[in-house]
Amino acid sequence: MTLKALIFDVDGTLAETEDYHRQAFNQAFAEFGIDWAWNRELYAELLKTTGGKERILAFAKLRKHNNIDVVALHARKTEIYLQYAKGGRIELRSGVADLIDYARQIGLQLAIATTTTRANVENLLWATLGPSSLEWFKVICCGEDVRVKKPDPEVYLRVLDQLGLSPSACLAIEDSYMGLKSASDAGIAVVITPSVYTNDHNFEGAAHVMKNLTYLKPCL
Ligand code: XBP
Ligand code: MG
Repeated sequence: MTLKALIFDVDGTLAETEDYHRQAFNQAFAEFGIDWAWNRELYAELLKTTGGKERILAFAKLRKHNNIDVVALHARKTEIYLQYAKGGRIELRSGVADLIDYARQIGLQLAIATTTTRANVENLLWATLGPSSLEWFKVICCGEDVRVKKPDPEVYLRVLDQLGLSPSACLAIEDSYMGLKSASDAGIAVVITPSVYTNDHNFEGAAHVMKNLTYLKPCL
């Protein structure tokens, strides 16, 4: 089957965003008077729970902390993260802009399948690729759009449905085991580009594992 679409994950794949998320969580905790500080090692573990609200809830359960306003805390975390994204502090990973440009030139459709909040995606695209880049993506499916987040396949199944394409016409680009599982369970072949937080994940079953996405363009 001919390749018709590339479906991109966001965090860790388009950009090394996770440490900005981590810092935003920590700042929000401090502002709310919660004495949690997630260091890099702990955060790598906590990333196994996808989604910011789910991650806070899982940690609160671990700490037996019952009276946390997760919605308000996560909303503040998102505000802080958006300051980083809008401020242009977050850069795309090597090869991403070029790959997107080339995919558009050769007529591939583009989509996004992510666990993160829609505002995070839109502001990252806006700040890195310019305001019109949002229109380059035919489908952008985010954390708010699914009932169950990755590693569940729901986000990818929704993207396939909205693209009107079969899994074999698409290629997913991911950085984590949870993303690999989600796309694979939707029947989509996956290229993995490990990120700083996912280097030690198990990528068995991926079509390719590459250091960065400069290596993907010649394969298209
Ligand atoms: C990675 C995630 C996200 C972010 C936080 O998503 O698990 O939850 O860490 O984002 P992906 P929110 O790799 O699928 O892009 O706090 O907005 O949920
Ligand atoms: Mg990711």
